[in-house]
Amino acid sequence: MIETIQKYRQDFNSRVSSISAPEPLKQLRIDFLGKKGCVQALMKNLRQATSEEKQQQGKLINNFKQYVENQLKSKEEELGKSANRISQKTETFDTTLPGRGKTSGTLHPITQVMEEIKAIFLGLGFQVEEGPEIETDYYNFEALNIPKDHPARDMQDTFYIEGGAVLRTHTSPVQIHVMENSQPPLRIIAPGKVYRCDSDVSHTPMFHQIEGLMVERNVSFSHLKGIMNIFLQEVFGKDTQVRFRPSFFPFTCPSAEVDIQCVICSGKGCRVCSQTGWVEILGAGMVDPAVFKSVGYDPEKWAGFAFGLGIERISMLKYGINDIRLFFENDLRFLKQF
Ligand code: 2U9
Repeated sequence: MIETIQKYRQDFNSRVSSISAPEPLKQLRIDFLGKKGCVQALMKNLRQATSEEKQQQGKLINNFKQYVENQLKSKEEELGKSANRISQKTETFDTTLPGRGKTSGTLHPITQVMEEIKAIFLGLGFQVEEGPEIETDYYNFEALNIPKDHPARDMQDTFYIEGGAVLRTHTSPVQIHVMENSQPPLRIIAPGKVYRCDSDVSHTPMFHQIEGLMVERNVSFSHLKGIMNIFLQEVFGKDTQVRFRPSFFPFTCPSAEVDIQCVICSGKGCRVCSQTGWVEILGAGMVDPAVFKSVGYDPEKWAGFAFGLGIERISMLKYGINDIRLFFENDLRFLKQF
């Protein structure tokens, strides 16, 4: 047995030292460690040995097997390294090839709709104004003719902050700041984030609004209707039908809710429009004299119209989206469609 192992070892050594390619190395592994290889042949021979011989010879066979495995492993590493060196020497790098293109991100659908709406009002002579998202009770409510204990405060599900501040429930405080700091005539829009403690398929605790305000000597409800018609036909198409329904807001009088013909069923009646053929799209009205008084404008001298709309609601109707939360989950499969 010892002589056979020595013979195998010599044979193995001479073959392994002459190998310079992976294929013969694979064959060498099969010849020595394979099912019909030398090591298995030695094991078979053991069957006839006594148990004492089995112990001694078994050790020798295992040593030899371990030796073969180690040698094969270091030869494999050696061949791998030299293959690398050869490929580095022979392969060329074409510096004239174009690089791999970088994919760029896109604007969030809410940002896109926001920008589109801003552009329409800029074209109609409105200026963009911004303001803080944390407001005092005065700017968010009092100055807008919503006194304490007014039921409209419940309607808005306000987030209160320690010390009496609030997260603004609408962007209307921006218009109050602007009116306090400038004299009419003015034509402004106030886009931004607003906060209400509400959450379901059509409400999120934060959403985006654009409000508008126009103050002039003789501006009337007809001007408001004209501007709303132009705006809605720009966003939803030239043939969009628009209707005004009487409504109530503390900061406007008279007030209206504005509907467009359902964009999903073209007015035939479906689940989105509750079979009415119309969907509510924004609120509007003539600025209440009490609001003008709180900023020091003379309501006898000046008239104004105002409107407010939710960007998410407009985007949902524009793109046929039935769950507002999709806008805030940041699932790329959703976002990449815009
Ligand atoms: C001032 C005076 C009046 C803004 C207005 C609405 C009607 C309105 C809602 C639409 C959907 C809010 O996003 S929404 O939930 N808004 O219906 N907003 S009139 O009126 C103002 C604003 C500022 C100084």
